[in-house]
Amino acid sequence: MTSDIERIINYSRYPITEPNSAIFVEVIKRARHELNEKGIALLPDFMLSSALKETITDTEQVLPKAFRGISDHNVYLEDCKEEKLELNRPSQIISRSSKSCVTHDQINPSTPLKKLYMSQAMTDFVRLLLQREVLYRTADPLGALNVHVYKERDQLNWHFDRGEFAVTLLLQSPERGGHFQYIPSTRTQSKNNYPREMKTTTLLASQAGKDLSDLGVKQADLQPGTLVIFCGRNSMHRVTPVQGSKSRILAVLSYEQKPDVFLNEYTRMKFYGRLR
Ligand SMILES: O=C(O)CCC(=O)C(=O)O
Ligand SMILES: [Fe+2]
Repeated sequence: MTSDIERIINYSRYPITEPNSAIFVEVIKRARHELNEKGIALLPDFMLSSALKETITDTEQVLPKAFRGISDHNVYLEDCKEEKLELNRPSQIISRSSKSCVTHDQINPSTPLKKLYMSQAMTDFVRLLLQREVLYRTADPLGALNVHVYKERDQLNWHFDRGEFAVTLLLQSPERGGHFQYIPSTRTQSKNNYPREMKTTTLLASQAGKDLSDLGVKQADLQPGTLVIFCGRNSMHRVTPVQGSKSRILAVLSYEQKPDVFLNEYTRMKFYGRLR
């Protein structure tokens, strides 16, 4: 197994099957520190360029079958097509997102990305990093491993994630745009709406195409091969519009605290356009 993993990830920098090694201990320590400080941990050069290339080629082959998701939503990821616009409430500021999604069942078992996701070593690595007693891959045949393809003008607009954390791996950067931006701790753990004004201001400024650098918006420096752990439940984030003909390609690796977790029918239809 180790040799398989060594052909996929930069093993000397991330020896994920050797949890007692000094390098592993240091990687985990640094990532946990970044998560605590900023709500995001970046592990650059995690996947080898040969594995990235093979995964991208395999993705492009199945891309014609991918579901094209276009949705109008607010920051809480609720569909709001019928709502009328009241500019002072974040829940009523609607923006559009679009991307294509390749599902777990469409990804070949021999694709390096899928081999990595299906390895127990990877699940254990994420579990240790996140300090969980147990962690399981999502059992859903569509939703377990996804590859999101953002072509020219595609974007994922401002939102909070429903899940507590997300594990992603950037496979390909576009020529321009397609940046991952976030506002650390936009809201507190409790359910209150603070700071609503900041959210509203950011949303309206970005809709108007204004500069967001004064609004506490951070931009992550993601390169192809970077593994990202992001706590997106309380930090509003987005992917800016992709510019140029080269797509942004990003893998989403899903994990759960319980075994045998499947998505409900509503979620499958919304994100994948089919039930099976
Ligand atoms: O594409 C990304 O980098 C982030 C994706 C994201 O935020 C999401 O799928 O909820
Ligand atoms: Fe997200």
